Amino acid sequence: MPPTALTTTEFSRRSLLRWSAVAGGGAALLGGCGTKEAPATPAPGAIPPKGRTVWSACVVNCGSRCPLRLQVQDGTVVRVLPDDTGDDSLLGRQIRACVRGRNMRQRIYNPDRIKKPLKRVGKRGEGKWQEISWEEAFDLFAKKLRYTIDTYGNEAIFKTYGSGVWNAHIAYSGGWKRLFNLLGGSLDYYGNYSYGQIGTCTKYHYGADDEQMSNSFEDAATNSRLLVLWGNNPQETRMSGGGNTFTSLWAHKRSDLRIVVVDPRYSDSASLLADEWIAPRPGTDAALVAGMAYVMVTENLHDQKFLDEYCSGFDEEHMPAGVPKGNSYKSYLLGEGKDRTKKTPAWASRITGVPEATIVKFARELATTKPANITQGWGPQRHANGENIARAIYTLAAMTGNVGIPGGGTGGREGYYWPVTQWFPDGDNPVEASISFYGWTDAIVRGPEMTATADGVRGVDKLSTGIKFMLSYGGNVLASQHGDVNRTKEIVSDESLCEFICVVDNQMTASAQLADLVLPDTTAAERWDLIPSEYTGDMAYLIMGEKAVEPLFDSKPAYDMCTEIAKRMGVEKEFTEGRTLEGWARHMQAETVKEHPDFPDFETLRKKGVHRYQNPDGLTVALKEFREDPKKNPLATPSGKIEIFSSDLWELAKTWTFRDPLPGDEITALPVHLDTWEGAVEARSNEKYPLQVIGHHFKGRTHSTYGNLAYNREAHPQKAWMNSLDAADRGIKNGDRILVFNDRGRLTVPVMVTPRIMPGVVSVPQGAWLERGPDGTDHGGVVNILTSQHPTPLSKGNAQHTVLAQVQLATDVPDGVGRPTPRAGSPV
Ligand SMILES: Nc1nc2c(c(=O)[nH]1)N[C@H]1C(S)=C(S)[C@@H](COP(=O)(O)OP(=O)(O)OC[C@H]3O[C@@H](n4cnc5c(=O)[nH]c(N)nc54)[C@H](O)[C@@H]3O)O[C@H]1N2
Ligand SMILES: Nc1nc2c(c(=O)[nH]1)N[C@H]1C(S)=C(S)[C@@H](COP(=O)(O)OP(=O)(O)OC[C@H]3O[C@@H](n4cnc5c(=O)[nH]c(N)nc54)[C@H](O)[C@@H]3O)O[C@H]1N2
Ligand SMILES: [Mo]
Repeated sequence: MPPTALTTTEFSRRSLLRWSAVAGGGAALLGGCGTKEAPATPAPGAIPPKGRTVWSACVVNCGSRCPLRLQVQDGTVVRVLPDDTGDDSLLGRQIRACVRGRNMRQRIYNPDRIKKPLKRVGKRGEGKWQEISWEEAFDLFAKKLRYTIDTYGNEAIFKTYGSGVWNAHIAYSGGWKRLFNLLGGSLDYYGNYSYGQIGTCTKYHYGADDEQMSNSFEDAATNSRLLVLWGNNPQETRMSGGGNTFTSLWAHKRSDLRIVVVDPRYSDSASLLADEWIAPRPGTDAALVAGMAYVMVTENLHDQKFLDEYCSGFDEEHMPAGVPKGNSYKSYLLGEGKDRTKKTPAWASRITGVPEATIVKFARELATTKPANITQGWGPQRHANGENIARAIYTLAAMTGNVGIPGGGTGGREGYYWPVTQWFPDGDNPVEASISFYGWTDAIVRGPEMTATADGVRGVDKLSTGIKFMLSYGGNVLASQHGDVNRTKEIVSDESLCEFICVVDNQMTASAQLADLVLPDTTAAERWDLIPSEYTGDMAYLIMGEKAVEPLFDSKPAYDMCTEIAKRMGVEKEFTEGRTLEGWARHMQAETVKEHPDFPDFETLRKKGVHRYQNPDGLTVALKEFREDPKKNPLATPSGKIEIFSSDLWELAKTWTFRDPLPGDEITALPVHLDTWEGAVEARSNEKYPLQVIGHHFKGRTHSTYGNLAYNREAHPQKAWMNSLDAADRGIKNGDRILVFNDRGRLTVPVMVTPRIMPGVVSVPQGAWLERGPDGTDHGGVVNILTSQHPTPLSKGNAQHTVLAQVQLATDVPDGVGRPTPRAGSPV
């Protein structure tokens, strides 16, 4: 953490004034609620003279989970310390927080904290607010909820995806779904922005309802000879010392384990771990797989025995009944299928940009080095027809016979152990309809037109209403994280469509600026909770989340908000079951003991901070039982086998239709490569927008969370990555501010000119804070200004890494944009 940055006190005083002036509430915001000054940090090494140390955690969705020891003095958090339990062993390691979590004080005491309930007074999105009392806020929420149910029915209520509070046992739900369920339910969503495509297609390939996770990195570090990180960047996306940043480094320590990274970017994982970097053009992995598979088949390197026994659809001898000849994967590879094209390395090279010789060498290495673990991240599947891409990578694991054995893997993401623990009970949702997580903007505009076969509506044949009441809790999708920010803004701003929007957050985000009612939540340091580990491999744990300090300003935990609203809706008793928030934390501790008899009592847990579970299996080897006995332990696919040719998708393809279809909008039974809209092949012929833009998940933030913290912004400034050749073509130098644009929007951002990204590709790290200029151009570097809402064919999900755009030097940039100071209140 840089010692030279403004002290927290200095920047907060300045920015508070600025914030209150812009937010329109004026002095009232400062005066009315009692401003809490951000406390100064004690000198390094100084121990607070009096006070206590309390266990808390960072609860954002980076996919890891870090305990934080908060030193509290006079009711203020004065220092954040990391875990001091555990050791340096693989399964007992200390769970040291990354720099984001270590900087938690800047989030707790941030000038952007929402201090009182705010009611919109101007037009939606205009940024004019009036402070109101909690009583008024609860009455307004309850009135709008009652009106929506009476007028449109419960299907008109929608809680958006939000990952700001992820998997804390109580605050994850916050109580909102339980409240809605008690009142007749709400429209649900399925899938998520993280792994929407792989999470849906896996049912057809492996028979699993979610992604088919692979072996753990602990297993890879112990048993693999080759580890392929395929669009997987654990050094940046799993930065907790408890998570895969540590275990993948552990794997790297083994000199007899080779690590290959497949990524258009030379990511931090490539730089820290890889023996070899292979760079395909974004969205072309299914072609790279086909080229490699062609080499394996023609050189007879594939595991025919495994394919015969465990898979369906690899060759013509193993096809479901009734499917015409030429539809197996092998026929596709050998040019004996519909397209009559051999998937030679030369063919794959033309599409992917990977040299032919590299494809051949990589195929041979993968087929002959055993066991090998291919772990795909979620970058490859966040593309147009990402479903086929994910299934193609799965297929390589089967062709090499690596599924279900130590050191091998399924081709999915690295596995983990998650013990059964107790969650705050949401109850059952009486509304049967659900939409894709990505379909909510469409459901606002044209809900009643949305159907099962054209829009992926589930539970009913079609929706009965559009979304009229929307709650965003711990999310920033209204203005930043969903595709096509400009279209989203237009839809969300239309007060005649969705009639009421409430945002519950602890920072004044761009999404909050689009609400009718903004409710100030606490941070994790101001409430009780129990907090589980997440993607932490075979080391699972639970962290005590103690209320370290009283809620700041006039904030309240979401549970307390829901309780008050439940009271007004006549369901308080059913909602609380007589428990306070702390009461629920104690109750869940007691329930957890029933599952895990050695789980500590509440007071012991407060002292101990972190409870570690033993994984009964030792190391996670996915689909072990299936491998051992596929007859006794079949998969839940129609054939009971891995369906490289999916018979269900074969049928689905005949009945599903597409609205405004674009190239690549196809459901195929085989995981074939398709040239898609705004894909690598189109880029070559598109003179207006020749560059592919992706938006990698970035170490300075978790999405937009932590993106308004001065230290984080200084340590990890927002920069687009661009190849030196593309920059030279455009007269762009390292550090210049560039304009990135397409027909959907425009952003400016400083550029890092580098050979660490392949030519033709630009990456704008996703999740920056929006900074609109007068003409609507964003100067914060929000990549979703450029992305599309066009859904993927099967999951109706987010192709947010599929974008074509153009870049030039930026001009007319307003003064002061992108400074390492928070800017809450800037126009949305
Ligand atoms: N272009 C592009 N877009 C993407 C992605 C991409 O790769 N490319 N990735 C997608 C993915 S995988 C995801 S998961 C989504 C994430 O999208 P979001 O879930 O919207 O993630 P954040 O932007 O971090 O928003 C979380 C919000 O929660 C708030 N928050 C934090 N703590 C608390 C709390 O204790 N209480 C409350 N009430 N709020 C809190 C934060 O202040 C923040 O505003 O973005 C998606 N968007
Ligand atoms: N620091 C930090 N950590 C995070 C998050 C964060 O915002 N910040 N977000 C968290 C969340 S919610 C999620 S879902 C995960 C996201 O985890 P991922 O989805 O795995 O992360 P991405 O950065 O989108 O993609 C991983 C890598 O894939 C590459 N990639 C993009 N397109 C392609 C492609 O077509 N082919 C190939 N082979 N590679 C491609 C990217 O360059 C990137 O290095 O990370 C989590 N961890
Ligand atoms: Mo995610």
